[in-house]
Amino acid sequence: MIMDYFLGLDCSTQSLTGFIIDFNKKRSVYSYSINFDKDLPEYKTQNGVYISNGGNIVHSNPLMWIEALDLLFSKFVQDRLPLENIKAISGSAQQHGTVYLNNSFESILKELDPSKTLNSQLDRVFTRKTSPVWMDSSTTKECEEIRYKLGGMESTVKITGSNTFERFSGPQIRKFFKLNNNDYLKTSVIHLVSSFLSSILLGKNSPIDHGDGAGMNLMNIETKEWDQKALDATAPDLLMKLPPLINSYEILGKISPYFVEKYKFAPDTLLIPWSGDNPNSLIGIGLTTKGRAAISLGTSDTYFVYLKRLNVDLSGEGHIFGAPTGDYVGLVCYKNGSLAREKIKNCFNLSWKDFSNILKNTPPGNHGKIMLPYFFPEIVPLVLKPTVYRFGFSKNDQEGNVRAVIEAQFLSMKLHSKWVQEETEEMYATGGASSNLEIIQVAANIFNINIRQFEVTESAALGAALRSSKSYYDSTKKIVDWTELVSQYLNMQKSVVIRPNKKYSELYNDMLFVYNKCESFVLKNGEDPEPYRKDFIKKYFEN
Ligand code: XUL
Repeated sequence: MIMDYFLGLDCSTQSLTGFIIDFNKKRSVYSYSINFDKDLPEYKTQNGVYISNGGNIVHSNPLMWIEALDLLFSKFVQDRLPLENIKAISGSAQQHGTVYLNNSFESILKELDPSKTLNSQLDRVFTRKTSPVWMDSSTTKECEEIRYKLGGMESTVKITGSNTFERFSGPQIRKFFKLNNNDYLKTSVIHLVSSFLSSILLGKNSPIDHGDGAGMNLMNIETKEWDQKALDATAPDLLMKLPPLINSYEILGKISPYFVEKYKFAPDTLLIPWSGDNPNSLIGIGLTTKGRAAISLGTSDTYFVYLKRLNVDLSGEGHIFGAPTGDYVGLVCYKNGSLAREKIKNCFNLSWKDFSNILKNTPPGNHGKIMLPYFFPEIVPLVLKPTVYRFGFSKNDQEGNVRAVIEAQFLSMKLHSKWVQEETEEMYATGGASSNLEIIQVAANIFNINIRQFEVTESAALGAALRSSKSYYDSTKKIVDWTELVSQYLNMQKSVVIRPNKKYSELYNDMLFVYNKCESFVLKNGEDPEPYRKDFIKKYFEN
């Protein structure tokens, strides 16, 4: 019996997941996650990260990620997985995070001893012990400096696909160069989380793919090459420290002997470049043609679409990344995703079931109670000092808070994704919270669109596995079409469609208007939203 297995790995903010698909049977055969806080407690992370400085410095630990890799592969062996049948591997990682390495990194990788652990051999390779990750918002100054040198916001967006953002790798690298100049000088290579882990598997420095490379403010979004002007605006001699860029679908080479000897992978297992979690999810959820958008509800909440053509957001809020297909992804990212939902849930000691019941039993429009849910610094709209604003209710109002946080998340998403001019016919949902159908119902009502929810919520890991199968078969000339490939898997999964209740479309349009007023009032000194909120209450809740 032919067994063509493909492995997708996903190093997200809070965990490392391994996901295996059987290409011939068109189904997933295995999935397991290492949770950083629980399974590697010695690193003392909270939700996978270290937060300091009032919430604006957020780092994680690259040694923890590689220890998780050894742990996950040991679990594969313990579970007797036929690793020799894995034809190709690719990966997904939280985007933007940077790993700083000295010149011993590659030589150590080339001589890894399978009788020892990865982290015992690689603990000497870092010039920066911890890695700033996507939740970090401490580089406002560096963002301004780079943006200025690139000719302002619009020009920065046109060159790199995004405005400068605090969490993006370029501003983070600039901060390191300014504050730790000696360590910057000692750094010979700077990787993203994705290319770092890809290098470990490859046994030498791996290139950065166009999907994740676009989240750095360093790659030219049109030519897909490092942009010399952006590099110069960021830090000296940066080109020498960056790995080359590569198409996400190319083949990097074969797996390092360390993994062959230690875990019995086949020596000719192919490696495909890792990419960011969002570009991977694009594939894992089946966004390979126009007319579909997705919401991913994880540690970060994201709204993303597949774009055939480059279409930047000149207002500077959205991003364009490379898509694994070679096209583009349009994306808006929120930091107040699952951690904000959990804040409310935990504050009232609720289970997720209680949380859902409250959503079910409270009216859309929430009696005009509106929240701006900035529990953490927010990316869109930019909020550096976290504060939760409540209009028309108090911190102690359990029902009001539960509905308000969910309505706020999707109202904000609708408001700030308008720049993506694509006509959306159907929306897909993924990520941990997408299994909560009451939450998805609120999203469907607010967007006034059908939302399809899949049984597999690990779309980034599935996307990585599917990407590796596509490149593998392309290399053997058994070319498969992206949409055909992806749909074979998605059809196999059970999915449900959550339909909007048309009765609420006008209410949510009106609420969006009031929400926008509240946001402008707080963040841009806009006019008082109270009269508009009162009109809204009068129209829908007083009769
Ligand atoms: C995207 C972003 C997050 C991270 C973590 O720009 O910052 O979605 O990739 O998931």
